[in-house]
Amino acid sequence: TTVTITNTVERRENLDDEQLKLMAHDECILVNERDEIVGHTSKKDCHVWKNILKGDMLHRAFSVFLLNERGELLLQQRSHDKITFPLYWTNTCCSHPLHNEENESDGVQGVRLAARRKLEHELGIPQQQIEVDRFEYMTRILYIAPFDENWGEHEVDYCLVYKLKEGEVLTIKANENEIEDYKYVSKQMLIDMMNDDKLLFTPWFKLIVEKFLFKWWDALLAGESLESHKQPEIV
Ligand code: DMA
Ligand code: MN
Repeated sequence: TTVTITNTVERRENLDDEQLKLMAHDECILVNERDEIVGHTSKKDCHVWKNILKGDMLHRAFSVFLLNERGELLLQQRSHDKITFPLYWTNTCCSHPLHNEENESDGVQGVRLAARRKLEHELGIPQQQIEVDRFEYMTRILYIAPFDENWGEHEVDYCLVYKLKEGEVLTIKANENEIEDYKYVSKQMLIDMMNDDKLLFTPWFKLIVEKFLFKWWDALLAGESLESHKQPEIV
């Protein structure tokens, strides 16, 4: 099933140069509705809404949900420089495995490598502090969502959970071109933020919160394994 989400934010005039460079350089992995690779094209092509509406820009993405040793979730607010969903709050890190990055086309393992790369690029977390095999692959969601009349998303989004161990603390040095703000939140803090009309949340984050997040979060808080919550097929 494909979930369609609409939103009402107006378009802006001047787009950030650094973000435009990434749009041109990053080569996203195109997939069909079964998540089989069918090609690749620029991140820009993939996110232009009129291309998306033609129906052949579905691409692979990931969403990381990182929780600290106290079971608080690391949220980020996207930088004002982002071309899609600037200043929206969202999960720890979202991006795409890339055709032009070594081994990132390789299924779940490729997505894990991309996640480690982007945790460093966005949040400044050194790659040696992240163990790729500790990303727990929970499920894949297929969704389409416009941002404004020019830009949007149409993705198969791999959801990855990463739980820090007792005493494990990550070094964070946020990249201002990517991140406006970040914070660790408890479940109640997240609920309060999401009930605050002044804050914006990304469509994929809202979807994952609605369908899955609290089940996963409760299991982790109870010290349980996530195994029984894993749904590897596309939902
Ligand atoms: C894309 O995120 C991934 C999802 C799940 C929407 P993004 O726009 O933050 O990508 P990037 O960090 O590569 O700009
Ligand atoms: Mn995308």
